[in-house]
Amino acid sequence: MAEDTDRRRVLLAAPRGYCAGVDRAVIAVEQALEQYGPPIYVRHEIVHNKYVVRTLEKKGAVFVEETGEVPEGEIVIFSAHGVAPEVHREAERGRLATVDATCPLVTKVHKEAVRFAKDDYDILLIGHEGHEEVIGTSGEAPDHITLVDGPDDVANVDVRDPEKVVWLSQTTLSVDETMETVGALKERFPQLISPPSDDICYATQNRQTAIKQVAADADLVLVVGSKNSSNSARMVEVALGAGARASYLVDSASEIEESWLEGVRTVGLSSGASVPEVLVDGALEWLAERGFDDVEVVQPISEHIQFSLPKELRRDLRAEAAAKLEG
Ligand code: 0CG
Ligand code: SF4
Repeated sequence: MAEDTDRRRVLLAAPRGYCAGVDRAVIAVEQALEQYGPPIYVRHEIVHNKYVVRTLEKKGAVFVEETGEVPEGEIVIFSAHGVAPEVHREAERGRLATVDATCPLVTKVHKEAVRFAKDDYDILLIGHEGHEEVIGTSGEAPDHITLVDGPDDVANVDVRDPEKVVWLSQTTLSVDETMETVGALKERFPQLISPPSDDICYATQNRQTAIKQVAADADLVLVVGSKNSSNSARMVEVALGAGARASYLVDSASEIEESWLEGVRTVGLSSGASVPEVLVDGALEWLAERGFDDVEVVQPISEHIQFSLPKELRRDLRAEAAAKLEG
């Protein structure tokens, strides 16, 4: 009988990969390209994944950082991470037809921010400075929102009235670290109130739950995802926190290093919410070629969420843009 100690296995986490918001945003770009023909401009990476962006570019999508870069009378799609109201106004001034691919769960946080600002609360937005989603949410109520970038930032926070403070968060943070930040905020502001429902989205939470379970039994945890993808990067941190000896974020199999496998018997594998499954397949193949061909799926939770496509896709946006040019 073969020695059991020779067994090399992969624990494949589920859920992993595309969430409902990413699926919707990517399909929105593909459908706009089909319906209206290229070029279709996209403000910011539609989702934070290099492979997705490159694939859409090949089909005729043109990625820009600001709407000001889009020629008048063209169509622009806003990324899944959301935009500040000022960006909608800029697009209007630039006579652009727009498709808003903001994830509905990001829009939910925007609405919370608007509502609490209207009631004159100080809003402490937990999130990563400079991240596109945080820029968009902050833009809903810049005078009321203060960014809190993790537990170490809590000491720097100032509010007008400690009795009227609420915390909100970016959707793609580490659940555990966010709770640590909230705990520290509550020590400073005991009257702090919480968002009406979880701001960290279901997909972020589920991927972290699954990778935690995998990491507990893995020597090495690989997360497929791009470096600027917040939810993907958090999965590496969560894996390390849950007991993985090592964990790395890779865009694709080509970034996995042979040396990481030294002394490794069990590899955990997962992918961020913006990652197409074909990249995970590539990683599985790479591992199988090195003897890791025994794959066990670890799925502590199942997911069935879907969002309908942006309603603007039902309109004739080329005609709308042309009318704007004339008007
Ligand atoms: O995780 P973040 O917010 O950086 O975005 P990504 O595009 O990777 O995935 C979800 C969305 C939107
Ligand atoms: Fe929406 Fe969450 Fe996916 Fe972001 S990670 S697009 S908030 S479902």
